[in-house]
Amino acid sequence: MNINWYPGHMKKTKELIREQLKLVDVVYELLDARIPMSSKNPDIDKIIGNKPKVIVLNKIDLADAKTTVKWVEYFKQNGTTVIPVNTITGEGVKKLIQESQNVIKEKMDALIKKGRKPRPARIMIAGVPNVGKSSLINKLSGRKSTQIGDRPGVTKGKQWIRLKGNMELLDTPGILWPKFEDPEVALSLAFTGAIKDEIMDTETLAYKLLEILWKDHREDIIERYKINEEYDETIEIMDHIGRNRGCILKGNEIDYSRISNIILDEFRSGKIGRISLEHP
Ligand SMILES: Nc1nc2c(ncn2[C@@H]2O[C@H](COP(=O)(O)OP(=O)(O)OP(=O)(O)O)[C@@H](O)[C@H]2O)c(=O)[nH]1
Ligand SMILES: [Mg+2]
Repeated sequence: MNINWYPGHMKKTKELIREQLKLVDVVYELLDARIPMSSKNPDIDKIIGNKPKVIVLNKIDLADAKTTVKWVEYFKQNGTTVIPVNTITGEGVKKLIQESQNVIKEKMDALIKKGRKPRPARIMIAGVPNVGKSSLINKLSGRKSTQIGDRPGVTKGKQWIRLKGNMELLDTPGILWPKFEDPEVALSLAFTGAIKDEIMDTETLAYKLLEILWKDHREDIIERYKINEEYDETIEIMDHIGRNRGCILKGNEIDYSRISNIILDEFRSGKIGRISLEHP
């Protein structure tokens, strides 16, 4: 991760987001559908307070569809509006806009009641690194998005992007730190590529991922890597895959570095299957 979340940095980020929050009517909390818990910032609800929020479950194309349905139910039960999306294809984005309008309707109605002109509803996107904030901003604004100039009285020249449906989007996403102190969370983030591989060596990372996949998604591994033997040890599976993919060094040694990168890449791009690592 190219962001080091020093305590000072966290404090500054928190303050920045709090400041931006004053400008918006609704917050989109973006989560990775494969790891909704690990990609959730631990302090987000405290920072947001009682500002209306929509949870956006992104990258649904990479997650298991049934598990995503369960996550949607889970968040709904807690009274939160939740919309699953794929910000690359735009699936779910229309629904997100519709739901956002429902969420902010009360506020706009109140303005009208007071005799004030209804104004565009303002949105801010918040999420941990790599969860798809920029992709969502691009999808929401489309190519012909108009940047509207600085609002008077708004600090440090923030830009608003005008959207369809009488909405405006703050062009700077709130980048939040993940709960990386928890080793399980750090692993999930690293598996999905949210934390750069530097936090641990890729061989250990691929080994741990393979261990989990062999336990919980054996069919996917068998199918992808044509494994028919019943292995007990993760290292045997790794060796099999390595040989299968021609990752061999001089002296018939397995090239663990190469095969580890292949396994991680194929998992992250969904080639091994649509896999959710976390379940409600
Ligand atoms: N498969 C898939 N990939 C996605 C989706 N949304 C985003 N991505 C990919 O995820 C990666 C990160 O997306 P960004 O939009 O840059 O994420 P971000 O939250 O802005 O990241 P930072 O600015 O680094 O915090 C990119 O490679 C995107 O192409 C999605 O719905 N499905
Ligand atoms: Mg970005």
